[in-house]
Order: sequence, then structure tokens, then C-alpha cells
Amino acid sequence: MRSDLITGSSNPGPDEMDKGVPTLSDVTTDELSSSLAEVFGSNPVTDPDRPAAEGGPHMLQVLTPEGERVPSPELDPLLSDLSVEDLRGFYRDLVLIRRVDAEATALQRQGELGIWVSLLGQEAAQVGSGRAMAPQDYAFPTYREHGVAWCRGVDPLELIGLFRGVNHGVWDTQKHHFHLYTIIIGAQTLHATGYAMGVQLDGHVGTGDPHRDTAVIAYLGDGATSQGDVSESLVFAGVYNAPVVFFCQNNQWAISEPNERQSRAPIWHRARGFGFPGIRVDGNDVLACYAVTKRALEAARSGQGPTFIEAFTYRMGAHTTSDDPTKYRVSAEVEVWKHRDPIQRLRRYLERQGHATSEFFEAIDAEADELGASVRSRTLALPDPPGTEMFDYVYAAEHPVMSRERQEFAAYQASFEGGH
Ligand SMILES: Cc1ncc(C[n+]2csc(CCOP(=O)(O)OP(=O)(O)O)c2C)c(N)n1
Ligand SMILES: [Mg+2]
Repeated sequence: MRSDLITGSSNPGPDEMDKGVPTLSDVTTDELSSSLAEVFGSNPVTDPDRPAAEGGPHMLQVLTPEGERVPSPELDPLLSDLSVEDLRGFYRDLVLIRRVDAEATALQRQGELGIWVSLLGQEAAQVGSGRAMAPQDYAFPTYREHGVAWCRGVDPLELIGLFRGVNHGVWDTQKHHFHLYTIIIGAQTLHATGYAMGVQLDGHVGTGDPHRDTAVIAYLGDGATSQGDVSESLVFAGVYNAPVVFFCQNNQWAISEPNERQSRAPIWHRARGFGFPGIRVDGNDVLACYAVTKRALEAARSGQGPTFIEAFTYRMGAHTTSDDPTKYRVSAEVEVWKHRDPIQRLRRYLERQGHATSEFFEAIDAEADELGASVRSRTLALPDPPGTEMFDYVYAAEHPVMSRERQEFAAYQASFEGGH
């Protein structure tokens, strides 16, 4: 068995890349399972009786919807260093980002945003994975990753400005290590894999220096797994053993297309065909998401290559504010998922453990109210940029075609009465 291919202990350098590195053709299924075992202890059956609609027997979970802590030999060691303050911090993150989301949805309904893409129901998947990142790690989001943006320190106003149409994505990607939102389904998985290959070529993998070794995380949806770009990313990530984690939020829907129209097999199975571990985690369990992502990122940083995580969750709201889900799904389904709410289960757990009192929850609610009010007033105060600004950031340097188009547009605008 070529253990270097499985563990990635020998990371391909530039020379090997030129030669077109290792082929996985002779890797057997057993060897692939051993790779999974190395990363996650095993490919465990966590609950043989759990129905497929609730995540199936293999889904990793440490917090039940009732907020009970389930022992997990795979995940417990990864959670042992979390303090009570950290747990309360997760709760705060979940509540605050939900409030930002609710405020943005309301602003759109009042005509203040062109569109909004709600993360309702997916807070735990995003906060768990976002908080698992090291500062030097780099995230490539879709358009729904407001919770990850929050964890990376991006001001929600910078996200909201994009949906108000007053900026084109203005957060400092280098400062936050959080890339611009990508609307083209799946395209960011290519960007992430390419970036991860660059990290590898720069020698920031497997050095043992915890401040230097770097991983990349690519966010994608269940629907995106049907996109060719994603398959290409998985191929490159696998054969180059790139330090990238694919974090797929299976929210059960791709606009109006249900999960069963994206894949006949569970989505996490897909990774195996590309030669690296795939795993399913309860996406509404912030602790499980944190633990699994932490382990996968560590594996990537240390040279063990990619992991594919399927976070099994649910899109509680519409696809976007332009969508009406009552046209294609039954409300009973939403009601069922309400009982698996990510915030409620953490709250119950904190209460059960005596980690938080009613004063704590009231203080977080008050902070959320303040944040909501500030998001609202700051959104309404966002200045409208001049129309010609759309030409300013297309190229890094001035470009003759852009200069001409800017002039033409300015002249066109000036031709109206009052210059508007
Ligand atoms: C290449 C491409 N094809 C189609 C679309 C239109 N589109 C926008 S969102 C979406 C569904 C994506 O579903 P999923 O990947 O599950 O992500 P979710 O929106 O559920 O988070 C589609 C098809 C697009 N943006 N890009
Ligand atoms: Mg989806």
C-alpha cells in the first residue's frame, strides 16, 4: 500500500506537480477507509436506527435536538478544550447572526435591499465550521455564508451593501481570509482548490508550525454537487492532495429542486470516488460541526489532503427573498425541522448543564436587539455611489475600454434633465 498517497505524508512539491503526481488508480476501498479512519477514527455508525430523512445511521452528532449531549468517541477529544465561555460564545454567534439575517430580510421586504439570501436554519453549520478555522486559513463562500463572514470578522454592513447594490463586495479579503461571495454555483470550489494548491507550492503545509500551516475551506450547497466545476475541483484536490476542506451544507433544497434530484447516493459518499474521506455531520449541531471541521482542517494543514464534509441541515426560509417556497414544498416539512433548530438545542444544553442562566440569555437578546437596530440605521445611511463606479473595479489598473465606457455612461446620464 502506498501510504504516502493515503496520508499525504509526502506532499507533492512543484517538481512532482510538473510530472503530474500520484495516481490513485491502485488504491483499494480498504485503503480509502483506512484514510477515513485516520482522520475521524472510523467511519462510524452513530445510530443504526436513525432514518435517512433525519440524517441516517452515519451522521455524526453530539447534541440531540433536545439538547442532550451524546458521547462520541470520534468527536469528544476534539471538543475537550472548549471552555464554558466558548460554548456561550457559540450561542451568542448563532443568535446575533440570526438577528442580522432577520433584519436584512425585513429591509428587503421594505424595499431597502434588492434581494437577500437568508441563512435561517443554517447558523450552526456556518458558525461551527467558521469558528474551527485558524486565523491563517482561508474561506471561499457561496452567497449564503453570512455566519462564516461573521466568524471571520466581516462587518455585516459590508455584506448588506452588496445586496443593496451600493458596493460590489468591499470587505478586505486578505485581512479576513474570507473571499468575496460567489453567485456562480460551484465556481468557488475551483478557486479554493487552486488557492490550496498555491498554499502547498508556497510550502505552508505539513511544516509542523501551527502559525504557518494553512488550510482552505470551500463552502458549497447540495445542488452545487451536480455542477461540473465541483467535480473538477474534487479531482484536482484529490490528485494533488491539496489542503482543502469541502464543506457542503445540504439544506435539502437547490431552489425548488429537492435533494433526491441532486444525488441518488448520500452526498458524503461522493468523496470516496475522488480518493479522499467524506463524512456526514449534523449541520444543526454547532459542536459537531466545529469538531469535524477542526479535524478536517488539521488534516489538511498537516499534509493529509482534502476532506469532504456534508453538513445535514435545512433551509428554513425561502431560497432568496425572490422565491416563494410554498409553491414547491409542504409546510409540514418546515414544521418538522423547526424541532431540530440549532439555537434551541444549544440553549437547552447550556441550561441543562447549568452553563448559562436566564440573565445570560436576556443579555444576548438585548445585544441582538441593539445589533438589529444598528444594522437597520446604518443600512439606511449607506451612501449611494455614483453610477460610474461600476466601471472602477473591473480591472486592477485603468483599462482603455472601461475608460471609454465610463465616459459614454457619464455623458448619457448627463443628457437627462437634472443630470440623473
Ligand atoms: C452556474 C449557475 N447555474 C445556475 C445558477 C442559478 N442558481 C442560483 S442558486 C441555485 C441553487 C443552488 O443550490 P445549492 O447548491 O443547494 O445552494 P443553496 O442555495 O441551497 O444554499 C441555482 C441553480 C447559478 N447561480 N449559477
Ligand atoms: Mg441547497
